[in-house]
Amino acid sequence: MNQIIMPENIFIGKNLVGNEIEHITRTLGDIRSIFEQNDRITAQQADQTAYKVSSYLPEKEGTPGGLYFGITRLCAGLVGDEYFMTKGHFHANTDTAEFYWGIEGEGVLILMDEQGNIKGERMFPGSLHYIPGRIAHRVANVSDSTLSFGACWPSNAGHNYDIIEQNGFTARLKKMNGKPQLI
Ligand code: S6P
Ligand code: ZN
Repeated sequence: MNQIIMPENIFIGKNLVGNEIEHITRTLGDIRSIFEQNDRITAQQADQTAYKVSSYLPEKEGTPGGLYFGITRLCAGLVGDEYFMTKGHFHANTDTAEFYWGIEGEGVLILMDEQGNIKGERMFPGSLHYIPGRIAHRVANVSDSTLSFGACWPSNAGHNYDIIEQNGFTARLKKMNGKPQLI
């Protein structure tokens, strides 16, 4: 008999909920090394949440043709003059692309190619961002409240964090005279 069933996982409002949703939390201590003035992160602040990611990963990692879906909630704040931001990464399978879209709050998507050329795209509720392969991506929260954004990427993309951990991005998003600037 043909049945109509409820989906197991739901994207409701700003939250991704369901039995198959994976949740990770990154504290300021976890991502300390990405900030220029990381000596400003006190022992107490190190336990503070920087961002949380909820992901629906319905295929085995590495499956060609599959898709993953995630919601990132990035807290507001500064480390020195640098906005709270995600670690940032290239994809391990270098040619794979990704979509990001803004859900709440204001941010900047920082994109860097393999030659180190940088550009920033304003992120806001409804903004849509295509991230081609071979482009590193990181998001900074430039508002006073939580920035939420969605992501959809191939299940065979993988993540390469090493290049960014070793070399960083070639520019940092800093609050200068009250405004975000890539420096
Ligand atoms: C995965 C996608 C996002 C990020 C998340 C956290 O390809 O780009 O779900 O994982 O925004 O960023 P990061 O750089 O710490 O993975
Ligand atoms: Zn990605």
